Amino acid sequence: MKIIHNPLHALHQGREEMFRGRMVACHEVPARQDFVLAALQQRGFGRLEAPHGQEIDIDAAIARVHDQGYIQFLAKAWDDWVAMDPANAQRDALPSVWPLPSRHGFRTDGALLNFAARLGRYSFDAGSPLMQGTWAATHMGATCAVNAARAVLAGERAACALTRPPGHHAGPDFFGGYCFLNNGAIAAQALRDGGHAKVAVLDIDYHHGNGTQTIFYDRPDVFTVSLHGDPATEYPFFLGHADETGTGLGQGYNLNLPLPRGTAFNTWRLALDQALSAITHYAPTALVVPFGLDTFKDDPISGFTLDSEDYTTIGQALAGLGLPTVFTFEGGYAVEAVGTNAVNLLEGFGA
Ligand code: Q9C
Ligand code: ZN
Repeated sequence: MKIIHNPLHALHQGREEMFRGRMVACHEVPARQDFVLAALQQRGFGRLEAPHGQEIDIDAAIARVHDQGYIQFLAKAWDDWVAMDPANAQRDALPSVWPLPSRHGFRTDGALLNFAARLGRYSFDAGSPLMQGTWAATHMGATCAVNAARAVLAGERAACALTRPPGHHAGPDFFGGYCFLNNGAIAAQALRDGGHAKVAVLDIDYHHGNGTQTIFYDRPDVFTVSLHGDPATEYPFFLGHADETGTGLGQGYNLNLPLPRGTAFNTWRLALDQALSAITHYAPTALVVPFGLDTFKDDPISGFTLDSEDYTTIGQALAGLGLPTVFTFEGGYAVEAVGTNAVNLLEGFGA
């Protein structure tokens, strides 16, 4: 398996995130990727590669899933933040005001001349700090995702975009949940554009992939499936219920399998089998797996109880689909175990 790892990921290093009325240390830290890389090297698994590619070409791939206004906002966000107040250079950007869609006629189509307004317009939480290196790290992450998809298009059985910040909460025009560009969606679209007529995305992070679902919700050519903590009690709360099945031409091509907080592997595994059957029935020719390791029993912000050896079993089950597969690294905050668990998953898959 090719592992395309982001050499710039540590440029994105948030200080604090807003949580229930106070600022707490960020969970999404550079050590997460470092531990995966160290575990890969220690166990001698995977062929490590640095990402490459023409910027114009990567930008075109990003623009296939994200809106132009949002991309321009992200690329300029840090400079705009500092332009508001030179003292802002010493602190991360976090939104603190949001439009409330479709309630009282709030408008987001105006000029939004104040950066604080744009920050709210393009985000959905105050837990995803944006800093000087965010765009460079995130853009290089998208390059990893495109490279992984192209490796698979060139005949690799599997490739992994090992990058942070993660991606699955990022939508066409919004960031949140520590995510800015949706690496899994960019990879899925690159597979479509490379000739795969039907692509499945199977998201196994603890949190619902609200960004990915939104991007493909009205399309039948990308079947989005997500196994996650029930949004009735779990983040991101406002999307991820079982009755969200797609819209228009995409009706029937989104499958959510929410599970209650506290779910153990035997139950999680039954939901995985349900997801795998649905994917087999859809009959795609390629698969994208946004994988979070925050389903682990010791994860500090999540509520399932998977054990390290379970990730090997999951990898084996995914390989059973027999599809060319792109993996994208998502959540997982028990940082040391993230290394072991990620490599268990990839090694269980094999290739
Ligand atoms: N005190 C991903 O796993 N809120 N994002 C958690 C914790 C945000 C998770 C609150 C969780 C975002 C990619
Ligand atoms: Zn997560």
